Amino acid sequence: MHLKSKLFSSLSLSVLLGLTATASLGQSVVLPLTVVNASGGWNGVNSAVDGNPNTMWNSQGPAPQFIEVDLGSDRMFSRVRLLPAQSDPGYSVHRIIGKTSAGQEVNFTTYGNFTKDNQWIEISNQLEIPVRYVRVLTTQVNSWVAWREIQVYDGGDLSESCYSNEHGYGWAIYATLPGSSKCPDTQGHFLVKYRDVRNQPSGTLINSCSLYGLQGWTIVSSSKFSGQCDAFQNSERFILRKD
Ligand SMILES: [Ca+2]
Repeated sequence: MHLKSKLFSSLSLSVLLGLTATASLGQSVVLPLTVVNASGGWNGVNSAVDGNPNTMWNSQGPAPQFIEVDLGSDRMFSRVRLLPAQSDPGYSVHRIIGKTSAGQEVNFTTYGNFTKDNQWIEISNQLEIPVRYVRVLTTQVNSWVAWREIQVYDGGDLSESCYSNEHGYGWAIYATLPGSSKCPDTQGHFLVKYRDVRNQPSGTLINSCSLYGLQGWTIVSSSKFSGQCDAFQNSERFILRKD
């Protein structure tokens, strides 16, 4: 009987916590971020994650400079979006480096392309490696390193099982690792690695050994991927894009 008031308080709490209202409804995948480290000037550093493209953090210096955000817990991320403040357009290079809660560094990707002021940079990630911290290290840009906004998209929950039918609709199987000591009772002793991709927005790229339960995803490519997808016929792994 208190359904309405419960929903209302849940949304209010989300706003208080700095989450978007849709996050509590399971639709948004933009993670709330806290800046924990930055090179150059610290002044106004939170302006890089305040959701307002008109406010910015300026490192007050040329490349190399970095800014590092905290995702709150170890999460796989599917996308980093960067909105630069850049006085002169030109070729820029940005490295995306992760760090786990345990302190292990992960090199995700290096982005190099023409960039200009107030134009979003989209960096996709398909590595199913959860990290707590994401560092954007700029090694080349035409002006002082400055960001209007940084966004990190949640990649969805990861889980594992000894069975390939543990989850249904909307879960990708991104790997099946043979000979796992965790699965002594099943044929091949495969450890099946799952990723919940139900909330991923249009355009997201994922890896999957199976097409089961992934209606609404289109095959971009497929290839034999021995060692990763051996529990399935032909050891085939697909790259899929959300419609
Ligand atoms: Ca801002």
